[in-house]
Amino acid sequence: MKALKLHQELTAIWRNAPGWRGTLCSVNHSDIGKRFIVGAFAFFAIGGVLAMLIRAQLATPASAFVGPEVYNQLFTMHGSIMMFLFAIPMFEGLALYLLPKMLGARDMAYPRLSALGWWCYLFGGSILIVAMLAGVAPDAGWFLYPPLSGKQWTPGINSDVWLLGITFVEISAMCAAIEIAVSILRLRAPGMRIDRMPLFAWYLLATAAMMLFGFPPLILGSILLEIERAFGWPFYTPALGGSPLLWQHLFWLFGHPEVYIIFLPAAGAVSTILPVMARTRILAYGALVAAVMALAFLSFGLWVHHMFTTGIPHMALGFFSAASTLVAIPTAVQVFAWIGTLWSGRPQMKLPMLYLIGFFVVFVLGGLTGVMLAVVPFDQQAHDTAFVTAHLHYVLVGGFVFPMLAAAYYWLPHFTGRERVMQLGETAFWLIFVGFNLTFFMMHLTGLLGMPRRIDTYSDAMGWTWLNLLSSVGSFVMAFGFALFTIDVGLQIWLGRHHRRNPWHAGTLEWAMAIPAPAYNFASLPQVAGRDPLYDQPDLGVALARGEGWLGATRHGWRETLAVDMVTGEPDHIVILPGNSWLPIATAGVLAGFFLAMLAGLYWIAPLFLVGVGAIGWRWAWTNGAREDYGTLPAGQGVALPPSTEALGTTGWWGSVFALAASATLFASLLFGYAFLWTVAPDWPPPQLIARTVLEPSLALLGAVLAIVAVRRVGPDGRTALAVAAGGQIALILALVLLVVLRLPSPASHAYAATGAVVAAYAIFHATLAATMLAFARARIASGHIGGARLGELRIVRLWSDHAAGAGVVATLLLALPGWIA
Ligand SMILES: [Cu+2]
Repeated sequence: MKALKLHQELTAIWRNAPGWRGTLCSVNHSDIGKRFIVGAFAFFAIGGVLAMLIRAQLATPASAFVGPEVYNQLFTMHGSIMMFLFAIPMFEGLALYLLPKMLGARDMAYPRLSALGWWCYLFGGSILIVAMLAGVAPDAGWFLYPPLSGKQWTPGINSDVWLLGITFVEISAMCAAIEIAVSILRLRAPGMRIDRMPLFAWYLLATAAMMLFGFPPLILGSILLEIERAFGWPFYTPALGGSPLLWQHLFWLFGHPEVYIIFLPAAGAVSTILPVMARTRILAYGALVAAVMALAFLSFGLWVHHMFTTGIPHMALGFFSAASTLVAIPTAVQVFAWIGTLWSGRPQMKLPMLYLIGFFVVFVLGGLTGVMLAVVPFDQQAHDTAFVTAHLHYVLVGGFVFPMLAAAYYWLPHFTGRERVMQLGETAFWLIFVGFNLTFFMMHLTGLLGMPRRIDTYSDAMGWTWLNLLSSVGSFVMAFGFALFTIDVGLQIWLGRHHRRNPWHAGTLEWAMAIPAPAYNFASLPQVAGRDPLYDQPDLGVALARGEGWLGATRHGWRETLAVDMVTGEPDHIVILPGNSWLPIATAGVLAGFFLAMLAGLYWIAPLFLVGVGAIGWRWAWTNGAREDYGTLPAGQGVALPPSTEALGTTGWWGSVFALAASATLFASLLFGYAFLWTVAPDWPPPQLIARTVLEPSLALLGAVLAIVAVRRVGPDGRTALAVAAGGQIALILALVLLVVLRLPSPASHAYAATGAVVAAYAIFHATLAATMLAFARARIASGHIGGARLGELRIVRLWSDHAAGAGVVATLLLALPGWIA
């Protein structure tokens, strides 16, 4: 009876409002995770149809099925959709849905951020699809190299659609990265020490870290290219001191880690499913964690292997070639740990296992061709041929699609609470496996015979005809396989028999709940003593449903979960999560207005939308917190803990740390671009350097010192100190604006001035943000939100203020120094 009452109380707190309002305002991680997965699968289907059109065009020589203009859009959209609208959102969805359940929490750290990510993804992706239907899709290849993607060679809006649409979607990736990292580090079940985390969490922690450092270079590169196209600032134009190679560096600084950002979550799923299929525990947990961290780290030192043919110095060629072959070591550690796990267990040939075998075969073959391509002389022969296309499809389909199909069948009962109906999944596997290998193995051969990638047609005399026809036949066989998979999944969702708990007899916590999962996951949170809690306590789920774990009672209608110490897993404080809200969809809607205004060339309207985002952001932050101290509250097990409003080291503080790390990476990429152009691009130093001046640097230094000193004196009643700190930020803004307006040559005249203006803009943006946050803190003191034990917001504001002061000083010195030295 008590269990039923608790269930009803929790349902009332966690459920969505009925109807459309509830759908639009939902922030629950299970809802948002499922939406991401369904959305990603829909985009996968669209990308797949485009691939079939490509193969139809290439099936015969001298084909006129689609013209070259359409063909260019087809392969560009196929690549862009599969990378940005399928692979990344798919694992984001899986992570959002599974992580809290696996970690023993009730939701992610920032539920509203999950929802914001979803709407940005949906709106940004829709922009790309609408553009494609209108015939103005991007057509310069998925890596959009200038000068081809520049104004001269792509005068239409095709490139702008890519730059703006993809950047819009990337907001969701950045939201997900911050949220995944903080949730794994802080929102775990008590007792889940860092060395007891499920491997899936380790893989996603590495992935989130890579996203924080991998995406900013691409976002910066896209912003610069869009500015060049819109306003003519010549970052990538050699005649005015720019370099198209800068784009290639920024793109691949993102693009290589991107491959691992896609592969690691899939490998995490493999490491979760495989031991269950083998009825044993995973072998070499520690070695796997070390291998994952090594891969994440190494992947940032490889990007130049995409540029071996661009005239790189010999030393660098050797370094990047060696680093690229080095990746084989941590990858092999994983493969051997998986084989060892199978060997030591009693494997069952259930359906997920079949797809895992497909993953092994295809991914290992892709890895081997990868080692071939890491060898510079081989790469110089195979570069930009179909051999590379074959390699990347073996790695990405092998390393992502096959594990995701295994994951789909493994976790489908969790989503639906139902059993399989018919055995279509096995047939689907063989169609996909045979079709895939037929399609792409042939491309190795056509590539070695000299067929370039991305050509729309070829002559019969080249001798590629039969191989291409086989490829095309294979692609259609594969498409039938995916259609069968879709039907199979649909049958299970609608017709499957209802299922009991934990159908696979797995050990991880997501199976310690009724399926399909209730909105609050656990009626009470587990205490964990090992890596596979359900192997240690098979009846855990029932005990938790009875409210015998942590937080087994409700109060004040709060959505509660526990934050733990990130290393020891000791309970630290009670996190009070926000409820359903219209703020995420409103923010994404206003952001959509900004991106559409940019796309339409209405540059004077676009900033108004950003002001709107700022206003909603203020409201968003305002709804957090409390106006009273609660002291410690009972958390179950006889322990009392403070609520998050009175804790230090809150999830909000950690989220700010990660957001600033990403922002600092963007700034560092910008400084890299400045140094790169200065040393490598033609025409440097420029004809006109910045004018020599002491006024602005002194003002900026004064402002930064004031901001840094004053923000440290802010207490619960420190309104004067807040005003002084804000004054310091305003002095910084003034100094930078004066530098750009009075001293810097026109940004359109030379890449030097253009880069300088963007450096200043970065610092001005952050100082404006910091000044706004200081004003926010002042209002929060007045309203009583900051006071008593509730000082967490001041710590967060200090973090952002210090970053702005630091960036302001660096930007000023960078702008003023050349004038002095020259
Ligand atoms: Cu690479």
